[in-house]
Amino acid sequence: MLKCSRPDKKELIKLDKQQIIKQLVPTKMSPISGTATAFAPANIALCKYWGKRDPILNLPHNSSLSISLGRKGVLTHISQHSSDEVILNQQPVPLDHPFAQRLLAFLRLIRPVPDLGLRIETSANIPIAAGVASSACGFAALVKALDQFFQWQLDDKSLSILARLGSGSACRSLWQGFVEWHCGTAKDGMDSYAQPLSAIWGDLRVGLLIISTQPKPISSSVAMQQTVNSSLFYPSWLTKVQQDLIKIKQAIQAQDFLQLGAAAESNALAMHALMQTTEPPVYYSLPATVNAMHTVWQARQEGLPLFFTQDAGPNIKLLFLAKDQASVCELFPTVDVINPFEDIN
Ligand code: 2P0
Repeated sequence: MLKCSRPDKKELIKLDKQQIIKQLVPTKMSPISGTATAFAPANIALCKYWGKRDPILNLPHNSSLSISLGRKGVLTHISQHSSDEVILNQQPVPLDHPFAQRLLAFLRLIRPVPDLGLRIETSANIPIAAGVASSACGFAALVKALDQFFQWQLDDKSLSILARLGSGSACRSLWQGFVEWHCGTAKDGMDSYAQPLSAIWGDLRVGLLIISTQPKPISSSVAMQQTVNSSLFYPSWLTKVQQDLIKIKQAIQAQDFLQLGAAAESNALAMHALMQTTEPPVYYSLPATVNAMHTVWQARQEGLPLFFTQDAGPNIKLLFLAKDQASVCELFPTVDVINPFEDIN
């Protein structure tokens, strides 16, 4: 009897992503640039992406909206090399390290010439894998640098889709300012990509409050799938996130800071509450995270327009206006204040 060999799951993942990549990346090799360098900012979601309708292609159940962090992010430099080499913040990374493995797995799918060795140098001015969107800006910078290196000249939509295949939220890290990721409905994800909003909000500030730089106990990908698969409240999250997205877009349009802060904070709290209803529960906060939240709520009661958001980690991101920076720094002396529109006129 003839035996069929079934491809294992990893092989299926490769094939599916590869089919999409084939549609986007030219198969004909152009002359390569000697080197390429690209920067991508970290992004913080004001309306969060949580849950995938397709975990292989990183297709979300809901649309999301972020603010990019100006000069905080990742700079990636690519050059040809005898064999693949991964450097992170000037240190060589062993190729069996999870950071290198994830990068090389993506490279294997996307690189047009399989045996062309590449040296990928990544410099980050944010903590890695600590819920400060390092994988998002990492994959966005990598895709931009590969586009330059192989002279693909891809359009923004294609770059956003490719970055999404590396890490979902990476599709939002290609631009500064406010960026919306349209969840899309197509099975192949060709309508699931991000676009920048034209709004500029010069006196908006984001404060990074680093509570821990330890890698998170559970990756966002695993936590998200656990949520979709086991939380009874997931349908309620999808209803809420649609409402929050509308409120946040209205607030940006009207430059209504109180509405923006309230909707963003409520969205983050709902996402973390949702995670606690999964089996097993996911809890990213540390005691210092909860203390920071109480400090924000107390300050707000006393009249300071200050809000927070939190991603898949214990760190807190404060939202406030430039006029309140001194008060915020007094409350949180270690806060790193970012002007997201600093380099945008
Ligand atoms: C976001 N997060 O919208 C949400 C909020 C964390 C909390 O996107 O599996 O690294 O690569 O698609 O993008 C973090 O998840 O996950 C994330 P993958 P990703 O920013």
